[in-house]
Amino acid sequence: MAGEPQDDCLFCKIVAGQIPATIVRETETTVAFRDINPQAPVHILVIPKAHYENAAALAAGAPQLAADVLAATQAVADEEKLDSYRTVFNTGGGAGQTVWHAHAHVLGGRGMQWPPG
Ligand code: DGP
Repeated sequence: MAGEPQDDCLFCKIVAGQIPATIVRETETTVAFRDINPQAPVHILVIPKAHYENAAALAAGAPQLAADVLAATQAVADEEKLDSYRTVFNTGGGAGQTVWHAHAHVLGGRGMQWPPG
């Protein structure tokens, strides 16, 4: 069920403390931790603690929680002192989503190209 922890979800396990992660920020509803495979000098994932499979499901099912995630991306960027940064939600396999728990990538610390690959 949407919002409920999933036994087979990697990021639910990070939320539950069952898998280690370098957590940089936590609120009542969100967790932010460093990406295991960073694509920029700063690469942090911001997730809702509740399980939604991607950003679309999160926005549809829990709009306030989606706003919490977005606010957390900005707080993380401030804490990392990023003047410019990119926030990415990969939604669906064709867009590169590999973990099926909604997450925002916060990427910064280097110049970025547009369009993305
Ligand atoms: P995406 O491809 O948008 O679904 O992004 C998933 C990201 O999750 C990817 O950049 C790598 C990261 N990741 C995968 N497994 C782990 C893990 O066990 N720990 C951490 N910190 N990050 C992970």
